[in-house]
Amino acid sequence: MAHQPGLSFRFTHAITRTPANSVANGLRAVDAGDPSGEKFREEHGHYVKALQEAGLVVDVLPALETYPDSCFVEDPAFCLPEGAIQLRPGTKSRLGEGREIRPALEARFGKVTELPGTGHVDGGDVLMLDDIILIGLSARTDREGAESFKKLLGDWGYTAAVCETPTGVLHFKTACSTLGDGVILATGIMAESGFFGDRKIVTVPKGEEYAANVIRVNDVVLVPEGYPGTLAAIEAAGFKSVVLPTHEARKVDGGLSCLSLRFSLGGSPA
Ligand code: CIR
Repeated sequence: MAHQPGLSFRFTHAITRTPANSVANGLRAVDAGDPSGEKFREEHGHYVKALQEAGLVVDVLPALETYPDSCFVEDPAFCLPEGAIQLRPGTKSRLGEGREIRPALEARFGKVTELPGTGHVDGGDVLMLDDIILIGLSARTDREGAESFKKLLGDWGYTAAVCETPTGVLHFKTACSTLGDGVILATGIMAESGFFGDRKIVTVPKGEEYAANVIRVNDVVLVPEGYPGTLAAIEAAGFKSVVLPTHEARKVDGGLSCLSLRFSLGGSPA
């Protein structure tokens, strides 16, 4: 795959979904109390506004009460400039979310296809860089799903590599993000993984691991509120940041990347 500067962070559009009240029943590894649908919607409003201010046209889909985790739209799909892929999330309560997001993908893309086979991939395990797409194996993304996704991406002209997400990390991108321009933000364990070759890595300070999940959107990096060490490290690396509250999302293991599908339509991402 040719290096496409900006592929991983130059976007024109995003798809999001309003958090439902049922998010109180969302999946979580450790119970820190139920998120409130109302408070979550308020935080989500700030998120949508930040994406718009970063220059994106944002589709906000209606809340889906039948799927408590459905505001985390990153997991059931993956978008590239030339088309979208409906994924198969790897946990039972979220399996149907791929079918639910498909009409929104079809409204934006001429080409929408479903992950072939019977394996599972959560979009949270897929890190798009400008020259490679990394797919993390996890409790949600299995070998069969990762390999068929890699093959499909290859058919579309993209190079992908399958990596082992460290144990205890929900999704590959729970512990790392691209800041763009060849720079990675990662937790200590991910920074030492070797997945990122000789790219520059900004390491999240100990105790701030949650803040490894940020998103670069055009000229800014969206960073969760309450992680001063990470914020300072991102700014010291030369990036402009926008801080957003993610307190409700965090109660159900969600972060900034999970809340949107971001993509570029109408030509080169750069
Ligand atoms: C889940 O466990 O599936 C949701 N409660 C959180 C999903 C977060 N998504 C992501 O990291 N891409």
